[in-house]
Amino acid sequence: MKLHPQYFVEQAKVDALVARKNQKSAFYNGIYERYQFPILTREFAPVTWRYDLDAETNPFFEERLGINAVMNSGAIYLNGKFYVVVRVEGNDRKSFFAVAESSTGIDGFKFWDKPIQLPDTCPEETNVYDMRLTQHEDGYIYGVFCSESKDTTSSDLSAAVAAAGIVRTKDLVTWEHLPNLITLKSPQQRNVVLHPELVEGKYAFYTRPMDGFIETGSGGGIGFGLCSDITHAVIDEEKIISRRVYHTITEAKNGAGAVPFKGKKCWIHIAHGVRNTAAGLRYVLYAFGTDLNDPSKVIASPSGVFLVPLGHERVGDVSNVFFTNGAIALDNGVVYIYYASSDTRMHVATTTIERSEDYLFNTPQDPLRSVDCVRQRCALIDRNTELLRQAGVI
Ligand code: BGC
Ligand code: BMA
Repeated sequence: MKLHPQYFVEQAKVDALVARKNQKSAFYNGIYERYQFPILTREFAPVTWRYDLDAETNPFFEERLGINAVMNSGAIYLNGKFYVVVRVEGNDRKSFFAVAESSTGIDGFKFWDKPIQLPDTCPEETNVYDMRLTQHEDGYIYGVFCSESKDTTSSDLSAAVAAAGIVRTKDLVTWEHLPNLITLKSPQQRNVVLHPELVEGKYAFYTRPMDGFIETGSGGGIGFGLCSDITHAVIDEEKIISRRVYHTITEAKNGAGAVPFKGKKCWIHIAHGVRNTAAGLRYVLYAFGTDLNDPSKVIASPSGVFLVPLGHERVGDVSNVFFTNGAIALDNGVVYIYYASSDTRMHVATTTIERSEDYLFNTPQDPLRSVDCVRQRCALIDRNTELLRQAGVI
């Protein structure tokens, strides 16, 4: 065994990325701040994950197990640190989970030495991705993720079945694997999120009923269902709380995103909406608020998109995609929204509970027709013109 000198060159690149300070970008909309750099890219993956460091077995220092992308991460604040459980995709297309931690939440994210190795309890499972981390009032941290298996009943090689896998931990180190969620009325599930509090004494899940692997079919939107035993989670009834709507950003599908966090007026949800285009599916983020006493009841529903891919964020492995499955709201009211662009890299946006609620309750609703939308906009312009006149600006 002999350490290859190129190790030091490659490790210095990773160290420089981890040490890089992130700044707010020039982007402004008053609702949140965006940042200059992604918080994680595949280049942040430790050198030990990718190379055989031994000059005898790897004289050319070739990458042996490359990392293709880092994306869709669950997020949690624990003991004064920000943690993300990242979906890491290898060059072999399989995803796995890995913890990265930071003390600022906007930069300095460093992967732990090894990815998470979940107990292997599901032999048919081929791929896992998109873990939502819920700090539950029962004392556990739950990870709910998509567990994907081949659909052996179909002759189509790509046919797959998506289910919600459930794991739990107290420290992100030791994980217990519980049976997958069963939804009696929906054959497939992706984008399942566990609500942080019990509702009517039960575990409450946001679901996304779908008939097929890609097509939601009769699945009308983001569902909500209760189950009494998390160790054998079964949901009988799913009530649709955020519907797909014709000619909106949720027309093709939508799904819960980050675990909802508690504001002063509502539970704050950041979800994704998908529409079909000539260039393929476009995934964007939207937000809604639900009743503090009944998180299945939508009480704030601002119009349109909340966060969309811009510029270089639009390009990646699956272009034109923004996806979130984690946000952190600190006790001081500062909110960190973690999102991935184009299934390639991870970013953060920051806001506050107060600004999020202002957005939720004061952004007009979508009137759903062009004529009404232009009326809505002209009313805004008229009020502004009057104000500018009174102020002597025009
Ligand atoms: C991919 C996911 C994707 C899903 C639906 C899975 O095989 O890993 O990233 O969301 O298919 O397209
Ligand atoms: C899916 C999600 C994500 C992904 C998105 C776009 O349906 O579950 O994993 O970011 O498609 O590819």
